[in-house]
Amino acid sequence: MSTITKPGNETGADSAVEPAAAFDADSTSAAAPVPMTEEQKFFFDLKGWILVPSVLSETEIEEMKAEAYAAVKPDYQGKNSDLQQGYQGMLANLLDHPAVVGILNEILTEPPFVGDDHYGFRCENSFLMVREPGWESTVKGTGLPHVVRPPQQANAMRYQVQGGKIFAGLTRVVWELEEVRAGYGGTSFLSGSHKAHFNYGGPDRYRPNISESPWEESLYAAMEDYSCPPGSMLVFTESLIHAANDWTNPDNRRCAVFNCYNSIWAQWHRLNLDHEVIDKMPPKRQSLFRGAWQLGGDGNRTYSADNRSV
Ligand SMILES: O=C(O)CCC(=O)C(=O)O
Ligand SMILES: [Fe+2]
Repeated sequence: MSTITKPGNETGADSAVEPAAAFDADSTSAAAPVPMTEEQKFFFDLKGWILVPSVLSETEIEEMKAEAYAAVKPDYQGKNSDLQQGYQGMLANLLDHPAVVGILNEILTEPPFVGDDHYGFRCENSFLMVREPGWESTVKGTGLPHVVRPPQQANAMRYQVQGGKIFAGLTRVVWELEEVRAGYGGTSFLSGSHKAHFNYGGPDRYRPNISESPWEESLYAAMEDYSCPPGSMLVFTESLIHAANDWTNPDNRRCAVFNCYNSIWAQWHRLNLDHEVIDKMPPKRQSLFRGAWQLGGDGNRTYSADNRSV
């Protein structure tokens, strides 16, 4: 795997968000979004992913890590124990962190749908992931380079640019709460593949992964990953070929929160989140979980028990 991208150059590090003072739960949905820079837009369009290093403060990192490690403990066997969610406690502040909102306002909505009391995009999936040194990825799982749908064909989840405007389709934001070193097991990406016009070589043009491609080896060899300090944020379009990798860093576990967002008019994941959890969130954050529709009345801006995505 090539490991070219370092925090501090083309990934927009010059405009990295200053670590904020520790915030209490619920405060983020009131804070002003951090606009996406032109540099970030350029590299997101070029590569399909960007890294925003050092977004969180030390205190935030420590508190969030404590929550994540406590959450995965019950069935933690030194193996991957995914799937606990990041919808509660301090971790819920990541859902609408000002650094996320600024970027998603640019790449996942249109200005007329952005408001003071609601978001112009939806959240539809969140999971925590803790990986012990020695954790191995599997090609039956996300270790096989994959996409939401093959990028070279039109579909409702795909990455698009038209009229000078990005619309990223299904979009993932990953928060790395421990250090990640290139080549030691962060998520890897086939940069540019979100805009591919040709299939990656497998026998089935609808297959959303590279299995049975005669070019598998060169596809793996072309993938890149990143180094980042704890508290950094990655954003990628799920139309980009990407993969999980063996966590070989001997010095620390991988501890990451994976949050997935979509257009207010489209849905990929089932939400799998109880109303009781959403009901405790500030109203603006609740709007991330409203139903996926728009037309009628004043439009669809507010979450309620009978207007929730399923
Ligand atoms: O586990 C990883 O590093 C990648 C996860 C993944 O495939 C995804 O978030 O879509
Ligand atoms: Fe994936």
